[in-house]
Amino acid sequence: MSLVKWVHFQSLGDTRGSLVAVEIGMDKAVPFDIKRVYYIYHTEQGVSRGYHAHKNLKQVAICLAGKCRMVLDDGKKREEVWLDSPTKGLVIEDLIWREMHDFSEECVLLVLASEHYDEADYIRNYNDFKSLVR
Ligand code: T46
Repeated sequence: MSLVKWVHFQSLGDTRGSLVAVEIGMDKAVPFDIKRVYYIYHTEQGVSRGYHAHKNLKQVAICLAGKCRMVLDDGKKREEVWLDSPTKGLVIEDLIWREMHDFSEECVLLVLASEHYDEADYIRNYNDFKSLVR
């Protein structure tokens, strides 16, 4: 089964431009209650981010502007996708190692998260991650 799961947001565009609404409790596209929102922007060119997994955190990542390449790894296989559309959200389940590469200069990556920030939830060592999922 693929590690890549998308949720699609309707673009409510008109002649003035585009708009996407993510409504908690009503938008069944996001498969969890959102407790936290953060965004990644002004990423230095050539810099990669991530390199960790989470024990208990589900997220949906949406690229609002520009693009970046996301690598997902469940310890058995690695898959990669481009995040390049404000109407496409990538679901990142828990116990998935993630890396983000090739940020374009204007990239703004919005992330909807199922839990509050907790550094203790991070697995930042790949060997520890492999041992846990084995
Ligand atoms: C993830 C990928 C997609 C906070 O204080 N609160 C927060 O909610 C977050 C997300 C981060 N931070 C602090 C922790 C670090 O001192 O912000 C700093 C940068 O975080 P980090 O190095 O973890 O950033 P990324 O881009 O490597 O990873 C982030 C998320 O942390 C992570 O959960 O899945 O984006």
